Amino acid sequence: MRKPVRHVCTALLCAMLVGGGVAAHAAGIKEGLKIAFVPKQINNPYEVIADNGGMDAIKEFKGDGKVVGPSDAGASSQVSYINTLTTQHQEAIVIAANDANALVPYLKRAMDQGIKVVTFDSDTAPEGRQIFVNQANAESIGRGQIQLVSKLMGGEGEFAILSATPNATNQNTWIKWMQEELKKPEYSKMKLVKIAYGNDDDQKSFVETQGLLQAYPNLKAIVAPTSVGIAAAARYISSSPSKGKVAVTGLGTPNQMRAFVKNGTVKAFQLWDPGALGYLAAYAAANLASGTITGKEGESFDAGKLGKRTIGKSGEVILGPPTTFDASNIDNFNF
Ligand code: RAM
Repeated sequence: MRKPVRHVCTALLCAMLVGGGVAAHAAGIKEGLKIAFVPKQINNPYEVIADNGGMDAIKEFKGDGKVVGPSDAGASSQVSYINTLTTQHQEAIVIAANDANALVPYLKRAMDQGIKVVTFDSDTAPEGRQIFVNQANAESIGRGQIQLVSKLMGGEGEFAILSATPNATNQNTWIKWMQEELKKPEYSKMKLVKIAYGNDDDQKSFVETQGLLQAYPNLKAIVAPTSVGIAAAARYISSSPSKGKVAVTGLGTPNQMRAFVKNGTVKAFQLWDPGALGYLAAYAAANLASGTITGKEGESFDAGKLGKRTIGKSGEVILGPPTTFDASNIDNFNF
């Protein structure tokens, strides 16, 4: 298995971080903490931005950060990285989990040895970590996706979801809330015909998009709550006769989606700042490893430029609400 290692020290944190010139305040954080980030997959542009945000934070509090992870978004692919990091006695592991349960025994073993575990982006079951740094409230992401696609397809017709991997905790939670939102009477003319899985693989997502259009000739929209999926779906549709007929929306990065917004394939989509997500996760990990917090509800910690953050129910820390991007604002964002 390939074991790429990326050390990132110079990446800049993006737009949403406030107070540009203000020196970071790392109250109570020990120096020299070894903190390893394990993304869902190493080559996913979204995960790269998040990891870079984490490395920026680690640089601020003078820790020793690194990024290791698999090239595919499979849970079993993450296990050997967790085991190696455990053997190396990292002080903290910050992981975007590819499965809610499969990683738990390995992460528990790490925690038994005193290693602090933070999930970010995609959670495990709560017993697999001390803190989950969530990008935004999962219910509002899921409901928000349906509200957006409903607007784009005029509140009626067939639509499909193009997800990431079938086991992805984050996508599955959002899809559950999408289905919940769909039960409301205002969506009675909308029909979810299929949930397809592109595995956060560009080519597979592209082929799945093609398959959806062939299988459902009346399709009016594709919602892809994954940055890899939405970019692949938009690329396919932008050069197909479905352009202008099938709406594409979901969750994506402004830089990957800009061309498709400009050429009219995509009218609107959503996301948060992945760099800020990684940054917050690194501060959570460092505070755990320094003993300033234990992961209990109600505890607060200092998250550098993001200010003071408080741990909520089940060890969850929330970054903030997502942004909707469209032609009117996309050029204000560069990530
Ligand atoms: C993909 C991944 C990630 C998700 C984003 C929106 O990059 O699936 O987990 O949060 O999309």
